[in-house]
This record gives sequence, structure tokens and C-alpha cells, in this order.
Amino acid sequence: MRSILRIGYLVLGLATAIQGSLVLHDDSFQPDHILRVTARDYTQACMERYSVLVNGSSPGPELRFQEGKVSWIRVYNDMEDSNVTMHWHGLTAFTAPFSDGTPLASQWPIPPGHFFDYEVRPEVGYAGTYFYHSHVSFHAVTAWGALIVDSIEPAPYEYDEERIIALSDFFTKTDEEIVDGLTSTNFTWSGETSAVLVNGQGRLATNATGSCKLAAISVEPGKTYRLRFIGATALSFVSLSIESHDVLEIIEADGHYTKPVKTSYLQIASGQRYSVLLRAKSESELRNEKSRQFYFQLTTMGRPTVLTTFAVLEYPSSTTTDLITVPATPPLPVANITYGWLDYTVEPYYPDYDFPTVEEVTRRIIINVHQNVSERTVWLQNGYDWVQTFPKSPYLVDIYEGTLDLNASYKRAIDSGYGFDNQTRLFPAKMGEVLEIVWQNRGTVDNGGVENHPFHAHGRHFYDIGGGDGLYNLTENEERLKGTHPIPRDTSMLYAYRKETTALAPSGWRAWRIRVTDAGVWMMHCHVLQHMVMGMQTVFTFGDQTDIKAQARTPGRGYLTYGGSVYGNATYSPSVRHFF
Ligand SMILES: *[C@@H]1O[C@H](CO)[C@@H](O)[C@H](O)[C@H]1NC(C)=O
Ligand SMILES: *[C@@H]1O[C@H](CO)[C@@H](O)[C@H](O)[C@H]1NC(C)=O
Ligand SMILES: *[C@@H]1O[C@H](CO)[C@@H](O)[C@H](O)[C@H]1NC(C)=O
Ligand SMILES: *[C@@H]1O[C@H](CO)[C@@H](O)[C@H](O)[C@H]1NC(C)=O
Ligand SMILES: *[C@@H]1O[C@H](CO)[C@@H](O)[C@H](O)[C@H]1NC(C)=O
Ligand SMILES: *[C@@H]1O[C@H](CO)[C@@H](O)[C@H](O)[C@H]1NC(C)=O
Ligand SMILES: *[C@@H]1O[C@H](CO)[C@@H](O)[C@H](O)[C@H]1NC(C)=O
Ligand SMILES: *[C@@H]1O[C@H](CO)[C@@H](O)[C@H](O)[C@H]1NC(C)=O
Ligand SMILES: *[C@@H]1O[C@H](CO)[C@@H](O)[C@H](O)[C@H]1NC(C)=O
Ligand SMILES: *[C@@H]1O[C@H](CO)[C@@H](O)[C@H](O)[C@H]1NC(C)=O
Ligand SMILES: [Cu+2]
Repeated sequence: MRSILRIGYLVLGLATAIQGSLVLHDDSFQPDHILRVTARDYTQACMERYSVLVNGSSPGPELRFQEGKVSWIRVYNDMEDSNVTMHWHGLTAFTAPFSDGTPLASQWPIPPGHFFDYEVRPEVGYAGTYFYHSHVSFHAVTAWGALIVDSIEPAPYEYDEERIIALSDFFTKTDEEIVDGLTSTNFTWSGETSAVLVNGQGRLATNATGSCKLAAISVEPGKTYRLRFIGATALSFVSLSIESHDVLEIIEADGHYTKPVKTSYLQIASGQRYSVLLRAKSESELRNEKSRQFYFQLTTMGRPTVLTTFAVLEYPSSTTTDLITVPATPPLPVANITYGWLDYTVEPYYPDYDFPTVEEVTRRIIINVHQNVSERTVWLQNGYDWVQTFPKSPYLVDIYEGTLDLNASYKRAIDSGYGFDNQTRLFPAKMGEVLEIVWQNRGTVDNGGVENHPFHAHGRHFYDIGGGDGLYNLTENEERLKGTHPIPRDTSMLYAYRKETTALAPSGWRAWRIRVTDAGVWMMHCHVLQHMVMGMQTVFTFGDQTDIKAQARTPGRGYLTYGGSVYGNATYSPSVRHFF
């Protein structure tokens, strides 16, 4: 008995030692994926712009991870004058400490000329559609790529092939001009999007000069396709439909299979993903059509101007597909916003279900969001903004250094009545709590304006319990939730319901429930890049110092300083902790 115990201790001790030691990432270390970030003039939709690129293009290369398996991704910052990070959008609960890619929240950014090795292990059950993007400045407008987590089990839906359809925005101003304008005391708007692109491609008008083309999505007659839609837009909330193909069947939202929902259109906000099944027309059906190419029609919603752009669904044809002609008049009706689209109706595919009931909720956090103009024009959460320059060092670093007292922060947050600590600008939560988080839209202080905000959560996905106009009313929403099965997701829309109300008047809410199970520093923010730059971001801590540090008692000093020894460069191989 005693010897077995001793062997047990020995094995345990050895395991701790191995886990705790640093591994030299020299030439013998092979990352699973390599991404190189640069900045240069780059042309899209026949327009040129100085842009941040991943592996020389926008979008960057598509990545594939496998559920249950560790992926190491080496990200090089080949820029001379900007930091970078890479964020694994939707997968953050499965990232190693310091690997979530949030600058000044979970890590120091990667300095110019350096690289960082990210470690991600998607949990089994999270196969689905994701994307990656830089979380610094306005980079994510171009510095992003599709990220698919492959399943080890067959998908619950059958399809022949899949296609990725990722949406992004084109702005004529550079990242620097946009950020300078938005943060200036002389506030200057970025301007509206100049083009909504599909897989980085687009064309605004037939007369555009240059070789730019509409994106072509090729399909073969009779086959069933899984179309994976990715909302990688900076700003645009897009309605999308396909000419002569009005039955789309939604099967996935934000990495989770859903029960099938038939629809003729999708609404995709920045940060959201959907998979739909599309049954391609048969040869005989095609014979009744005037053409073997059909337009995807994309319309922006909720902005002062409506932009309609196109891509092409292309069947094999003896003539070449025309990717230059843009329809003079849109073939489909120009879409309007559907408030509450999919809310209370879409259900999770798998019944293994951990939805927290209202009785289980231990704390309700109401986050009032509004815009105010003082010295600068800012978006505020309960009166406070959060920008990358607010903390002096990343929260996670401070937790390991012992300089951030989360117990004290938690006490201040509870005392405030809002769950918010205005000294650290944190929403701290303790393990085991069950939070209900309500985003409450309110009119701007100067003119009562309201906007749509797609709110995104890092960490484990929340259960979306819906949204509505006016002020959140718990009793009424509980009534609406009866008999429904809310889905887990990571980005959902706080609608505005109108363009204008009166200053600070409630105008729409969105509510989430989440069990505090995953210790860490998790940002929750609007995914519109302009709004983020203007302060529309919050940081939650889940767990106290002990819970968070339990994942990596002594991670190595190299994580704790900007450009520390876990950040490699051309002449230096870093020593890196293997957390998983
Ligand atoms: C990115 O580019 C680097 C070299 O420039 C290459 O080694 C790597 O394989 C590329 N990554 C992907 C995912 O294609
Ligand atoms: C890069 O990040 C460091 C640490 O946060 C910061 O001090 C520095 O100003 C940043 N550099 C640029 C160019 O933004
Ligand atoms: C404010 O910015 C606008 C646009 O960049 C510029 O035209 C204007 O001159 C600026 N005004 C001041 C007072 O700096
Ligand atoms: C294309 O035509 C439209 C409408 O005639 C015009 O407004 C636009 O300036 C033209 N664009 C180019 C690039 O020539
Ligand atoms: C959108 O709203 C406008 C104005 O109310 C209306 O004319 C149009 O038909 C609507 N479009 C659709 C697709 O419902
Ligand atoms: C708006 O900003 C002004 C000027 O800084 C300030 O006095 C006021 O309290 C702010 N109001 C709100 C509701 O944020
Ligand atoms: C925080 O409070 C918990 C009890 O709520 C305690 O166990 C823990 O030691 C405290 N941590 C620190 C760093 O004070
Ligand atoms: C935090 O809020 C309290 C109570 O409203 C206020 O007295 C204090 O000045 C605020 N502190 C900061 C740093 O904003
Ligand atoms: C919430 O709705 C219920 C039922 O409609 C109503 O009785 C109650 O007054 C509302 N609560 C608030 C705070 O408005
Ligand atoms: C590379 O990293 C090493 C170790 O951090 C550092 O001493 C050296 O100055 C770095 N080289 C460059 C060019 O930054
Ligand atoms: Cu927003």
C-alpha cells in the first residue's frame, strides 16, 4: 500500500516537473501552423489600401484544427512599427494561458520582429466554424482568416462538400487614420464601408477599372453543400440571400450544431458564424433557368447608407462565368433588418444540455451601454470605457505577479451595485457563480442615437436567452423562454430597434446566461472594430487568483514582460511552457 502511494507521488511529482518546465522552441520544434503578419499596400475591389495582412493576403490562409488535439500556431510579427496578437475567435475557452490573443488582457502583444507560439486545444464537441484575427488596433479589418475545427466523429448532417463564405469590409482610410480619427478630440468617423467582400473579393460596379472580380462559389448540380458563413466584417451587419435558391437550412451557429431551421436569408453580424445546407439544383432544374450563375446578394443594414454587393454561385458551364458584370439593379428585394431573427426559435442539436435556469442564476449584471461626448466621443459600459491603453500591464500578468488583488476588486464590484470595479475596470466573478449578463442599449447623451452592437464573449460560450425592445424585464422574458431551448453561442446582436430615442432612454436589450467554470481573463465586447476603438469593451475575470494560477503555477518569467523570453526573434529561440 505504502509503496503504491509512493510510486503515485513519484509519478505525480514527475508529471508536475515536466508540465512545469520550459521547452526550448528551436529549429527542432515544428509548429502545426505558421502565420506571418506584414503590412503593405494591398488591392481589393479595385481599391488600394495600406493593410495588415496574414501571409501576404486578406483573408490569410485557412487553418484547420482538430477537436481534442493540441495545435501550436507560431505567429510572426514582421511589421516594423506595430504590435500584433492573434485571437482564436470562439475557441478562447480552449486556449492555454496567455494564448487568447487579447493585448493587455491575457498577454503582452508580440513586438515588431518577434514571434509567439500559441497553444490551442478545442474541446471535443466544439467542431465547427470559427476564424482568427489580430486583436490590436483596427488590424482585424484585414488581418484575419477562416478557422475550421474538424470533428473526430461524423457530422450529424450529411453533405457532399463544403464551401467557406467569409464576409469582410473594405475601408479606404488606413487603420492608423481610422484609429486617429476615432480617438481624436476632433472626432472623425472612419467613413462607411466601401465594399462588403466575400472571401476577400468583390467589385462594386462594372465600370470599376482593374482586374478585380466577384467571388465565385462553385457548386455541382445535385450535390448538397455545407456553406460555412463567417462574419469577419469590421462594421457591417449583412443580410444575405441567393438568387433562385431560397431554401437554406441552418445547421450550425457559432460552432454548435442546431436543429435545422429553414430560411431564405441570413443575417450575419461581425463575429458570428453559421453553417447552412444548400441543395444545388439538378441538371433538369438548371435547364429551366436562364443562366448557370446566380448572385449572392449582400445588403448592409442599420447604417445611414445601404450598400448592396454581390458574389456568384457558379455551376459548371461551357461558357466562362462572368465575374465582372455587377447587376445594375439588385435581382432580389433589398433586405431590411429583422429584429430578433432566430431568437427563441433555434434549438441546439444535441440534448446534452447545461442551460442554467433562472432559479440557478446567482447574480444578474446589467450593463448599460451608451455613447457620450466629453473630451472625446466614447462608448461606455455603466459609464466607463475600456481601451487597450487603459491597463499598464495585462491583467493575467498582474495576477501571476500578485499585483492584482481580485478579492478586493470583487468586493468593490459587488459594492458598486453594478458588478463593476471602476478602479481596475473589471467585472470579476467567482467560480461556481451563475451569471445573467444583460446588455442594455440606451440613447446617446447628445442626440439620443442608438446603434446595433454584436456583443462577443471570450471564454466559454454563453447561453443566449434572447433580446427585445425597451428595457429588459425578467418576468416577461421568463414567460417567453418557456418551452424554448436556448443555444450556446459566442456573439449575439444587441439591436437598436430605432435610429433615435431620447438621451439615455432604453432602446433594446440582449441577455446571456453563463456558468462561471473556466478560470481566466475574458473580454466581452462589441465586435464592431470602430466601437471597440471608441471604448466598447469590457473585461471579466472568472475565478480568483488561486483558481487562475492553478492552471500554471509558475508559467515562467518570459510571459510576464513585454518582449520577454517566450517571444522569439531571428536570433533567439524562446523557451516556452507546454500547458496542455
Ligand atoms: C504562411 O507562410 C509561411 C512562410 O511564409 C509558411 O511557412 C506557412 O506554411 C504559411 N501558413 C499557412 C497556414 O499556409
Ligand atoms: C506595443 O506594446 C507595448 C506594450 O503594451 C507598448 O508599450 C508599445 O507602445 C506598443 N507599441 C506600439 C507601436 O503600439
Ligand atoms: C477635424 O478633422 C477634420 C477631418 O479630419 C478636419 O477637416 C478638420 O480640419 C479638423 N478640425 C480641427 C479643428 O482640427
Ligand atoms: C461608375 O459608374 C457610376 C455610375 O455611373 C459612377 O458614379 C462611378 O463614379 C463610376 N466609377 C468608376 C470607377 O468609374
Ligand atoms: C424594406 O423596407 C422598405 C421601406 O419600408 C420597403 O419598401 C421594402 O419592401 C422592404 N424590403 C423587404 C425585402 O421587405
Ligand atoms: C457625459 O459627458 C459629460 C462631459 O464629460 C459628463 O458631464 C456627463 O456626466 C456624461 N454623462 C453620461 C451619462 O455619461
Ligand atoms: C481570496 O478569497 C478566498 C476566499 O473567498 C481565499 O480563499 C483566497 O485565499 C483569497 N485570495 C487572496 C489572494 O487573498
Ligand atoms: C468609482 O466609483 C466611486 C463611486 O461612484 C467614485 O467615488 C470613484 O471616484 C470612482 N473611481 C474611479 C477611479 O472612477
Ligand atoms: C415586468 O413585466 C411584468 C409583466 O408584464 C410587469 O408586471 C412588471 O411591472 C414589469 N416590471 C418592470 C420592472 O417593469
Ligand atoms: C532577440 O531576443 C533576444 C532575447 O530576448 C534579445 O536579447 C535580442 O536583443 C533580440 N533581438 C532583436 C533583434 O530584437
Ligand atoms: Cu458596437
